[in-house]
Amino acid sequence: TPTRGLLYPRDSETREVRRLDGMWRLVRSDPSDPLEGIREKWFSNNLRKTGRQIIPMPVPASYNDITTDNLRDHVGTVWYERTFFVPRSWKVNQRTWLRFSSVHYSAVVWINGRNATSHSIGHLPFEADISGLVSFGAENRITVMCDNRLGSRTIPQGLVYEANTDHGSEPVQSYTFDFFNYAGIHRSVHLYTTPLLHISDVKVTTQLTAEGLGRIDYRIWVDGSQEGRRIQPTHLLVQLRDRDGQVAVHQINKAVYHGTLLVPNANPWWPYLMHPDPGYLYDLQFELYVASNEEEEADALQDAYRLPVGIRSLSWSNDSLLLNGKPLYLRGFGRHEDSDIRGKGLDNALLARDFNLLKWIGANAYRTSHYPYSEESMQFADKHGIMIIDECPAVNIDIFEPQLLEQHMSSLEQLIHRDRNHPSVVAWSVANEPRSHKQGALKYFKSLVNFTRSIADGRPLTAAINANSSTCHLAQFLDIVGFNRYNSWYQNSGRTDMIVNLLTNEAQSWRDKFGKPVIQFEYGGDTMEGMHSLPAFIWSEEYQVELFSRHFKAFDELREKKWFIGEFVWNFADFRTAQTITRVGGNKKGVFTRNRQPKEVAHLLRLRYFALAKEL
Ligand code: BDP
Repeated sequence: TPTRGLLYPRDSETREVRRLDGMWRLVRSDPSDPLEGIREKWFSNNLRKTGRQIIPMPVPASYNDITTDNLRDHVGTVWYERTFFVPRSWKVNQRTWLRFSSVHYSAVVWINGRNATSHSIGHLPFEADISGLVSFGAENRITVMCDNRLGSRTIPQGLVYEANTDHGSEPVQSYTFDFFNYAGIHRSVHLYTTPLLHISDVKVTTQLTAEGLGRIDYRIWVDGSQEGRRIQPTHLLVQLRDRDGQVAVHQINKAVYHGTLLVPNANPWWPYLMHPDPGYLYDLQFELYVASNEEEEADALQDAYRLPVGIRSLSWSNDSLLLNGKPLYLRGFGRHEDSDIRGKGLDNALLARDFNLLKWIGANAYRTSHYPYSEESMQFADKHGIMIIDECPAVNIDIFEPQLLEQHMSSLEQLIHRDRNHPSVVAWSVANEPRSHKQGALKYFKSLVNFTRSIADGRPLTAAINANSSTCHLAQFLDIVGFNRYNSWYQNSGRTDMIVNLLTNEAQSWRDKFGKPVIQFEYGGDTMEGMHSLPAFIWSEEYQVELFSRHFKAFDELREKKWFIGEFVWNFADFRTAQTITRVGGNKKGVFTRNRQPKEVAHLLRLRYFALAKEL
């Protein structure tokens, strides 16, 4: 399990951050020989030397929808490459780090032909110290091999099989999850420096008392090897600044590695529409010092790192999930990182638009279905007071075996490690629709949940389950039982008059069996924008409106029981899937279209979400 690379790179007076985003070159390898580039050492030279077609490829972006040929459906490896300069000044007294926020699914990285690092499991960051591999004050080459193949031991699982095609036998990737397996360098690539003695990790937990006293417990990790010897910091200066830059609390900590700050009259972090000033963030500043021996000499600042911090308490019981002591009712969405052309590539314009839509519609939460979302989106959620159910990439887990369990645990460890400091995160979701009724699921989930609980950092555990309450082997281990159900879509299509009964009964059955808070993580129906029918007919905008209205009726009945704690629509926006006969250009269950315009149902949902916000 990686212990580095999960702290977001931020610049400061002691650190410099650059991005290697922009146009890279891409070469694809032969699908039937995905490791040819390793054998032929493609990393040791400019990719032009391979004689293959060079495709200009933007980073960050999925590579699939950029070209006009079959790169979209490529199975196997592609190679990315670019050059970059490292300033001369970076050579002295510091280290140079290379960090990928996400390469899907796995990656091997070379700098100037020498192996720098590798990683698998998409959507999660990784980094390497490349100080010994780069030429300072000169041009350097970075080469990345990216493999998109999913098998029985990847998270998520897939299956690659050989099929006869017009070009002979070729591998085909199949998977059961319902979103396109976009691949490539999906998020930013950072090149950054740290001093030799530096803060390598930070962990923060917060609490708010009823009297308005904030408490911040922090822990830092320090990396201090310096040409063989270890330098020890002598003290840490910790300063908490409010939004206006005023120091609210400060502390000189000679114990260095951990401590507690007490903040009188703290400005709490509140979710959107729960307070007039949601998403209040402080700036927590750490400065690491080595005291000087000379009387007149100032102590030497070694490293400075700043972290946005929201002060709030999170707790839960068998009936509710509470923030700052107030029971929450979550009004939200399942979502996807998905858009035209860029696929799963990070796009700040899209990110800002999506948050504007979330606020316009009055939502206060979403689930990162079905994988960790970008760190930039997590930071945005903190700022806007949108609560996150943070999900690991285990979607549709089907075959339960030990190597898979190891990967699954690793994905949760990396996710929690990356996201534990975000006030917006209110629960960890350990899986989406695993085949939890199957043989082997009980043992598997018992170990998985035990492990996750030991690292859960003050958040409850949940999952999005589609088995039923009498057969599911996972729900018994969770703190919040989440279920996905498509009443009047996959079941009883066309019969919206059956929703209220079925749904209220099902929620009650989960409650009766497990005695935990219950939430619906998915409901909805595919809807073709602009298609109308009176009376309602499936796929029409009227049908989506009717289906939602009947769900609202059921939710209102359920809300009378305080253990029903939230409703999540599937999905926020239309998104791309694999090619199947049930999908017209992709999944169309969005409340918004893929280019983020409202369908008719969005207006209805907006009335409901604002009314709910007022009531609570
Ligand atoms: C659920 C899945 C989700 C799908 C949705 C659907 O959790 O990924 O997109 O169904 O079929 O089973 O629309």
